[in-house]
Amino acid sequence: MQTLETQTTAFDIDRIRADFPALHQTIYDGRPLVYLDNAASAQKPQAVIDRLTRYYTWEHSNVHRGVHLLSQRATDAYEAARARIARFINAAHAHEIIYTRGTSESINLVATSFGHSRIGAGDEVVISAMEHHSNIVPWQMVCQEKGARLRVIPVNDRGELRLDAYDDLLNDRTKIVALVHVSNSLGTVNPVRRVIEAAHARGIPVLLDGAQAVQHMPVDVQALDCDFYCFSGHKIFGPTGIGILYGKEALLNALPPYQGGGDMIETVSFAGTTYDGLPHKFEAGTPHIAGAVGLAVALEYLDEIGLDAIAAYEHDLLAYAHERLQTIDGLRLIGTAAEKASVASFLLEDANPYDTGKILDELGIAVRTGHHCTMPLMNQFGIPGTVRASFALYNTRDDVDALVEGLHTVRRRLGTIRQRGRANAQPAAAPVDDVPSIAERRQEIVEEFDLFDDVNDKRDYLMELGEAMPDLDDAYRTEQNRIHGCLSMVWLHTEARHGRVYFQADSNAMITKGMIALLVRLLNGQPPEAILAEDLDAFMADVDIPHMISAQRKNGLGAMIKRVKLDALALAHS
Ligand code: 7TS
Repeated sequence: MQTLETQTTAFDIDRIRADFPALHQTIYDGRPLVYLDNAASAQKPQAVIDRLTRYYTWEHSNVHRGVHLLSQRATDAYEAARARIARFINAAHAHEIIYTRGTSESINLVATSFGHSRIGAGDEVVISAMEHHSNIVPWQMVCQEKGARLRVIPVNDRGELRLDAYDDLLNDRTKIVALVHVSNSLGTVNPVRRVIEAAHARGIPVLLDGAQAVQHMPVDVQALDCDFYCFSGHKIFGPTGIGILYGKEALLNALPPYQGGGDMIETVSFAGTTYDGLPHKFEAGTPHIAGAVGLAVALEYLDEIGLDAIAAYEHDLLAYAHERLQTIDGLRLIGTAAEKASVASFLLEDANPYDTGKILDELGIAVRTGHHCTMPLMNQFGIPGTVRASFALYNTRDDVDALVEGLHTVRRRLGTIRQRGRANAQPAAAPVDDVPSIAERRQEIVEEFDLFDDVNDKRDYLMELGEAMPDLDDAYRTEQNRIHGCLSMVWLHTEARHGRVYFQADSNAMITKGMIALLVRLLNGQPPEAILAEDLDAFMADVDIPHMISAQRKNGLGAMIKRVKLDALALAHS
């Protein structure tokens, strides 16, 4: 038997890294990129990039319809890819592989097609508390439409399925079990064989969401005996816009088509249509041919290295990451299941994940922050989200060390910003009548920001202003005072005194708090009409805010500006 050591030696990490050009770029001021957002999407090996170029250069035409050479080439490549993908997960037949746009579409296909034909009023669909929204919402939609019920397998505090509760959930009304193989936000590897056996004992089919599994461990759909298996090309080093639905032949044959159109029919007349057989019945319209061809090359690439060797290497890397992360004071790992793959999710003291992620980004380290499309799971842990480092076969201990160093920097930076902010903390604005005009305040604030050349220094200063803002009274942290549309929690309390408007605000993310503090500082004590007349978008642009925040935060900024104006409008008319 091979030992881990010999496997790791055979696993040539330098050669693997050399295959991925994106990893060798520097970002911002020449910082090497440390890419730890693989669960969101993985980088592409040169072989995949070259194959796409070759396909589009020499082989492209539409599939399944031409008599000419290029159409034949495209069809051959497209169908050869299907056979290659079938081999990768050991499907019994190539026609059990259905091309989709990704995991989300694969699940929607089954939820729609299976749901419409097999789920009725009073039936039940079983999912788990750790599902990605992609494996919740499509089932919710079907249940709503059919009057069926969604049942949820609970998860314990380590992020493991409660199998005892699962067994109790199964009954004669259960029509399907849909479960994530590996959790994207916790990294938990679920005991899918055990889950499938229990369902099959009652004749219930099982769908597995393998979006975070196939790139990390060997998957054999026949050995698992799952009925459906879904994954995305882009997370397994292939192109975006291509995904796979595997289904057992007999089940797929029995299901109605998902979408109608060209390429999925046998005959069409206005009296009616007969459908083509598998797999075409489920592939209406011109497919993502290049995506399929590129995906097959990505899988070939992984098979050459060996999924067992990849799993062993990544297991060792994750153990190292856990060990190193736990040396950081105040770091709390979220997701501590006994079986995990490639995801380290955590919170750093009371720092908002977004603030942590933004500073890591400045340092060249790409992670994801937030709820990771698993809001019910985050609610169970009582947190808004996490910082998530997710590893791929090309990551190294050096990447982990860079992350740990980066987190020490984050702690220091946030600590300094808090201290400086608090040292400058302002008392709540007293209601005086001779406040400077908005124009004067605006000038003063813009000049302060102009002192910094570097956008990162400006962002630190913004956070300091947030920390210096007077505290918001707990009584004002109400649902009514929440500003919705922001990724973090923001409260704004507004009141009028002597015909002038006074704001108090807070947020649980420092960058967001900085932005609302800017608005409060600019507008506090002004008459509502002056607030309504002010171009606040232009003000934010003048202090360079759009360069300090991500695109998603811009929506939040818009929501804050809108709220300030609406509150001023209400007071102007009161
Ligand atoms: N299921 C799981 C378990 C996932 O992690 C994702 C994407 C999906 C389904 C949806 O895949 P898609 O390719 O159809 O979008 N997960 C993530 C993530 O964790 N960060 O960004 C996307």
